[in-house]
Amino acid sequence: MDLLAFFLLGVTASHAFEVTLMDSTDATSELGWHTHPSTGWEEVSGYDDKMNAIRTYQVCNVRKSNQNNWLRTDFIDRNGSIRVYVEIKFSVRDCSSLPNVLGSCKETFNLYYYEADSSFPWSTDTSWDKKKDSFVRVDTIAPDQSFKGIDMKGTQLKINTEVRSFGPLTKRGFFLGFQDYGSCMSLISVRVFYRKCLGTVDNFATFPETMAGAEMTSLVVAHGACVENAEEKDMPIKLYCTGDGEWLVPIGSCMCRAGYAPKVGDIACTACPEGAFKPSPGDDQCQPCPLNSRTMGKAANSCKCRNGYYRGHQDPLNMPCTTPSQVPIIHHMSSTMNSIKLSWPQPEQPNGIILDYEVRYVEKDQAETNSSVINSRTNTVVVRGLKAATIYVFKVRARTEAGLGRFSSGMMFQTRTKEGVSTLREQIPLIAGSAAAGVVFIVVVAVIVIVCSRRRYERGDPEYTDKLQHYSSGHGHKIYIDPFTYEDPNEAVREFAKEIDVSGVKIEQVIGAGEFGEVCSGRLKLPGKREMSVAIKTLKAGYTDRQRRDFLSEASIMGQFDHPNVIHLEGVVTKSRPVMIITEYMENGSLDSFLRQNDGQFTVIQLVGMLRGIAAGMKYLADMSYVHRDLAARNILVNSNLVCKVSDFGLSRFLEEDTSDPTYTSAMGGKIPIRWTAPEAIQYRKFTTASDVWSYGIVMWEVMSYGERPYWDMSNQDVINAIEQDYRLPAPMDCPAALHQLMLDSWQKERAERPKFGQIVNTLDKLIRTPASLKTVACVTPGISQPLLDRTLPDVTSFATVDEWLDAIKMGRYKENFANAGFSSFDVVSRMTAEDILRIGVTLAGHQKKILNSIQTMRVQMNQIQTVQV
Ligand code: ACK
Repeated sequence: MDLLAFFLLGVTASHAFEVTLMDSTDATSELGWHTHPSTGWEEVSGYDDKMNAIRTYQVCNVRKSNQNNWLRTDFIDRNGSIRVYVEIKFSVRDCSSLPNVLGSCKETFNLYYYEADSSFPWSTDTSWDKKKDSFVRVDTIAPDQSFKGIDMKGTQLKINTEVRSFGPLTKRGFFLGFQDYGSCMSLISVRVFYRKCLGTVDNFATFPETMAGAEMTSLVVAHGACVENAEEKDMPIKLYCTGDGEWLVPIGSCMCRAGYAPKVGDIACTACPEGAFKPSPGDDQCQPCPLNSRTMGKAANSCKCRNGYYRGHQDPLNMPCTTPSQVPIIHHMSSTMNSIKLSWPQPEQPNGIILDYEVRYVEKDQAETNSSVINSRTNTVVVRGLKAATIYVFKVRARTEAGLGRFSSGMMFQTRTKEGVSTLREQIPLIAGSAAAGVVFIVVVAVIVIVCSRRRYERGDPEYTDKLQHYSSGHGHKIYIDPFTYEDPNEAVREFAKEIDVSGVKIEQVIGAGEFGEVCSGRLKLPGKREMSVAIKTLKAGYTDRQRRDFLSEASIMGQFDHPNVIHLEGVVTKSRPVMIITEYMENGSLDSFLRQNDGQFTVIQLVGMLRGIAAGMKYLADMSYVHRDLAARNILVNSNLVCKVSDFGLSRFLEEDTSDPTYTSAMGGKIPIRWTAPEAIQYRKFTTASDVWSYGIVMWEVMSYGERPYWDMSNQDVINAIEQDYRLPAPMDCPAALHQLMLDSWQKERAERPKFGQIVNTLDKLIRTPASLKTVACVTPGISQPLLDRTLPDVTSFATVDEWLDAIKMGRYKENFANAGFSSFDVVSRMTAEDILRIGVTLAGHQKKILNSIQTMRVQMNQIQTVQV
């Protein structure tokens, strides 16, 4: 760029800076400059135009010819400057105003300088005048205006100001010389200075202080250094300092780095605050993080997606992070020896139009890097060119305008061994582990599944009954997804359980002990919602990864359900300790203890209402293809309105070997609650909805007997044997026959003959609508399905007194009432009526009923109605 271009660009805002080297007006005493000859210049005290006392030099030898009067300053150090400026203020008498001076009077003087390295370069004090020839003349200086004389009003001085400069200077300093050759003048002040460009910050670069050049037209280059957190744009930045000590506009530029934004004035780069980012170097400002993303601190050049949110590889950084819903499942449609046909449901929230699907597949046990990819515009694909009898791992993900969604969990399917086409019912999905990662647990499970699937294939049995739940294609309704089919079960938690900010959770008291830690009651305040009571399951400190995973698996399961008779998950707290699962609060706790505490207190309709609720919850779970495996009154929770809800979806106790809880008996690698479990599930782990129906029958029995322990104190083995020999639990005391019949139906040996939950709900609804149908109380009758000895009805013959009998039926508190009213023998007691019972002071309806039923049984026993002994 040439000089003209610089000037066209203009100068920067920084102004020239003058550094004074000498100023005669600063002198407080005599200046003592050197004169020659002594008849020439003379130091005189005076005043400047502002009436400040100053020292001046005057000369006025105008009537003498050949004047050559010199005045020399003291040594002036140039202080590194190259060019110096001399500002002279002076007044000159107009020669025409002086009489008799014609020819000799002058009105100008000469300015000289003499460079030297020391303050006294001459041999003697007066020898400097011999060197006058070596002084360099700067200029002859003429006044703009001279004055004519002094009038009546006072001095009519006309002060002139002239500035001259000279350079380049090379020695340490210099002297100034003033040569008068016949004027009448006064040297009022002399100031010597130089100019420099001050250090500056411009265009995000700092420039050092720079001396102006030797000539007025000189341009001295100064190289800039980018300020902190800035970088050069395209070429090194520089500025030019002019002879006047002014900066020209910069050439090149620095710019703020990514993560840093310009501060007003282009002088600094400041870090983007937390929650904002700047993706690239430049002059842009920081922008707030897009939706669902955050920074990990200040000066971020991008925002990271919050957990559970994603951004496609090609998505710009200012795009919100989204949760493209993952393709939930892959269905196997058919296989040949070298092809597999797959389909999958569309993600529920694809975040825009699905452009296509990416199907990735790799032979099982091969690294992911060997995988192949096919794209499909529809949610079906036939993958061809596969090897026969080979298992492949498939993953599918959707691509929308918002980017690529997450891959589905890997699922394994196998090509056929021989020609023909297998159908969906013949081939089951195999749970995939990450081949590359080699997650041992998943692989072990996959192997178990493969073995089971082969066995089933051989048996032609289409149902999948291994310990992990199987998912199948749904036809119009939602299907439960086992969290353990996820390669990373944490993903299932993120997908199905809402993360709750711990600040909204208030723990109030411990209400029990769960499998993984304390269970507490508390309050939950979610944004925009009213505060509510909640139950909080906590994960005790010092847990292993596996315990955390198993603990949270319950939330991933519960989070998939939404039914009034299934416990509702509010969310999880996983980002702080303790890890928590938060559910709705059920004021009356678990059903078994609730019934025991309220023995005989409810009407049959109330009890049937509870059973109806449990059956409705189970129908919902069965429709979702969820098999509970641990349906029992202890796992039903009751709220203040007596609404019963199915709970306890933990899988872990079926998988672990811990035998600390005697309810769950270890059997074939898992734990089984024998008394509640169908024989086929005990024998060969065939857990199905039909085995849940068996357990439901036991829950009915628990409810109708107010929390009695099924099979009382019989050993597990005795229970297994009795069931095998077709013995079944008898009707609990006071149990309507229709309900006992439903129990017996649920305990059919052939699981296909057991009622479905939908049928159970309908039957119970009918009974509730026609209460008369509940009036017939079941009695103990012999039959093909023999009742066990009903130990809830004590044998009257084993008691010596009525008091003993009252104790046995837990009504000992009424001993005095019986005795005082004369009911002291079995004979009279067996004839008591409901009115008698009320009259002697038994006012509680439940107790009246219990006593009345026991009296009825007493009558049966006294009449020697046969019972069958085990
Ligand atoms: O019988 P409970 O009072 O009812 O004692 C157990 C204890 O915690 C350990 O499981 C109680 N519990 C569990 N979940 C809830 C809930 N959602 N609401 C109220 N109590 C609960 C259970």
